[in-house]
Amino acid sequence: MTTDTTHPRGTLPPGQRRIDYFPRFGRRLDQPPPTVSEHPTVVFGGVLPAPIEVSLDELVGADRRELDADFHCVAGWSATGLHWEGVAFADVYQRYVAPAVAPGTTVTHVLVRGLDDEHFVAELEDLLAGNVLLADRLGGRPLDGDHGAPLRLVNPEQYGYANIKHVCRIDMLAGAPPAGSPPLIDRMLQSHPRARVWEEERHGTLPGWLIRPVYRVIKAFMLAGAARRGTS
Ligand SMILES: Nc1nc2c(c(=O)[nH]1)N[C@H]1C(S)=C(S)[C@@H](COP(=O)(O)O)O[C@H]1N2
Ligand SMILES: [Mo]
Repeated sequence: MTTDTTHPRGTLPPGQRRIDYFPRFGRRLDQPPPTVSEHPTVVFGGVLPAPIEVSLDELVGADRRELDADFHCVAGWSATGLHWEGVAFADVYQRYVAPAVAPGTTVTHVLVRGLDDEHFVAELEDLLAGNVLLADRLGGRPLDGDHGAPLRLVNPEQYGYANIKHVCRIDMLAGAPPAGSPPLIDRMLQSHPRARVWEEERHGTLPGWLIRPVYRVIKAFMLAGAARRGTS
């Protein structure tokens, strides 16, 4: 089954501009992609009575899905027409998590973490939508290090920063995490808790359109850096 959330040219979410390639992007571009073990696993934890560790082979072995989707980075670029393969987050949730949640516990949020420690807390509801994948293939090939090997979250409805790469751990939360006191740069570029692209939820407190120019500068700077490093 293929779900299609690509949009004809000209109908990108507000404030986005199309680019004709898919760069390696993110906050750790100065570092190489993390090393992946020979037998990767994903651990489901948080409020579960005990953590559950599942091998990647098992996790992606059944109920495979395909998804054609555009990818929208909060910095303002969109890569269009990407073809992903993997498993639906909702199916994984039903298979491993739902049966393990203790009676009386309600999971409201999900913390998805990558091998590089980058993470995002999503509302459970946003991840249970049918077009949210845990993807292990892109463009007919296994995911490479640039784009999130061995497994990444793909949610076309949310900005790139919610699409965690190199997924190794998924923690269930019974409430929104407490707001910390992040470093200044993180406060300036504060993520939005829902990060929905069509609502332009670019920023935690400022309207999306207002923060666009800031991100435009960051985009130019980072894409130039990525080109210099020779990633594509
Ligand atoms: N593990 C991890 N996931 C991540 C990031 C990261 O640095 N580490 N960067 C995020 C951001 S800001 C974007 S735009 C996309 C970029 O994905 P790409 O490198 O496949 O283009 O990954 C997101 N997921
Ligand atoms: Mo991003």
